[in-house]
Formats: sequence, C-alpha cells, structure tokens
Amino acid sequence: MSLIVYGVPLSPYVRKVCLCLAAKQLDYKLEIVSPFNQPAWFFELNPLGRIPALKDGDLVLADSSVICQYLDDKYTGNTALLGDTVEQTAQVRWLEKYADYELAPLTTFTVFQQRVINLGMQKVCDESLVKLAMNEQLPPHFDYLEGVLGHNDYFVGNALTLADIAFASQIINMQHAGEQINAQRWPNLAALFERVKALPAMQTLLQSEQAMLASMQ
Ligand SMILES: N[C@@H](CCC(=O)N[C@@H](CS)C(=O)NCC(=O)O)C(=O)O
Repeated sequence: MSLIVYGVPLSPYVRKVCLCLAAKQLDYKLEIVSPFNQPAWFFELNPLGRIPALKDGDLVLADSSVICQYLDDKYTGNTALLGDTVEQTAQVRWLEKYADYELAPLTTFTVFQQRVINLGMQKVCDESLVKLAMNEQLPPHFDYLEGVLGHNDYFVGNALTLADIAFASQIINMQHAGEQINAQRWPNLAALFERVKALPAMQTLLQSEQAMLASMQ
C-alpha cells in the first residue's frame, strides 16, 4: 500500500485526513505516532514533530491542510473536496482554516485536552477553562458559522467539502469530552454535524476512537 498516514485516531487533524482519504475511496495504512512521544525517525518526516504526516510513495508531506489539498489535486476521481470553482475553493479554504485555527484551540486544545487528555494522564481537569470555552468563547464562532451555513446542507456548493470535514473533525473532539452543539441555538450547525457524523467513513473511525477512549479511562 503506497499511502501511509502517521498519527493517532483521536487527533482532529488525522481524522480530517482519514475522512478525505475515505471520500476519495483511497486505501491507506495508519501508522501510529503519538503527538506526545514521537519516535526520533518521525522528525525526518516532519521536523516539527506534529501529526499527521503522509507518505505517498516517495513523497512525504506534513500538515493536514497541505495533505488534504494534495489528495484532492492528485486523486481527482469521484469527488472534488475543495469545491468546483475558484470561488468555492477559496471559501472551503477559509472555513477549513477557521476550524483549524479558531475552533481547534477551544474544542480540542481546551475542552478535549482538559476533560480527556488531562484526566487520561492523571492530571487535573480545569473545569473553569472548559466552561469558559463552551459558554463564552465558542458561541460567537458558532453564531458566525451558523450564519455562513444558513439552511444549506453543507457549507459550500451544497456538497460535502473539506470545510464540513474540518468543522466536524473539531466538534468530534468536543463531543468526546461530553459536550454538544446546542441544537436549539444553532440548529443548522448541529444538523450539519449529525450529517457528517453519519457518513459511513466517520462511523468506522468513531468505532475505533471509542475503543481508544475506553482504554484511556
Ligand atoms: N496545522 C497542523 C496542526 C497539527 C497538530 O497540531 N497536531 C498535534 C496533535 S492534534 C500535534 O502533533 N502536536 C504535537 C506537537 O505540537 O508537538 C495540521 O493541520 O496538521
């Protein structure tokens, strides 16, 4: 198999890459590299030590955005994950960045970090940080994204794109930490999340993630 993803299933960025690979119907192998204890050889693939990295034959890439855009460019096949027009592609990139850089610090690096990683490592969970993220910091982002989505089924071009995948990948971490998008306040966003979560590829990933979460308790 020529496609290898390096990382762990609970990383939202690894999840994003795996969902893109599945949408492209590409087979791949996931080689486990922990972001907390990377082996020395991994720094040859990514000098920053961050997961995910991808190997496609001789090509090595790091950063989930770069990887997903490469996959979309290289394996044009059945689905265009970055939209059908230049304008759509720009919108997808913006929303992907928004998820990766505005949601991630809260959904993953605060809520998930405190409730799941810290507790799994026998460290203290600072609930005040979780509450601040859920009650004050995330709502303006959800307001914005609810407005962008409107009553559409997906963020861009009414088809599944990397924008939806990146968004849902972050919300999954929040959900693993026991939190939900309030469906009364953000009904369209909550429905989008359920739509992406129902994808067979996501369901398959979630099964192995649940097993991993259970083993951490
Ligand atoms: N912008 C990067 C972010 C990747 C990232 O932050 N990964 C985390 C795990 S979720 C990591 O590897 N952290 C370890 C470190 O920074 O040393 C991407 O999209 O791939």
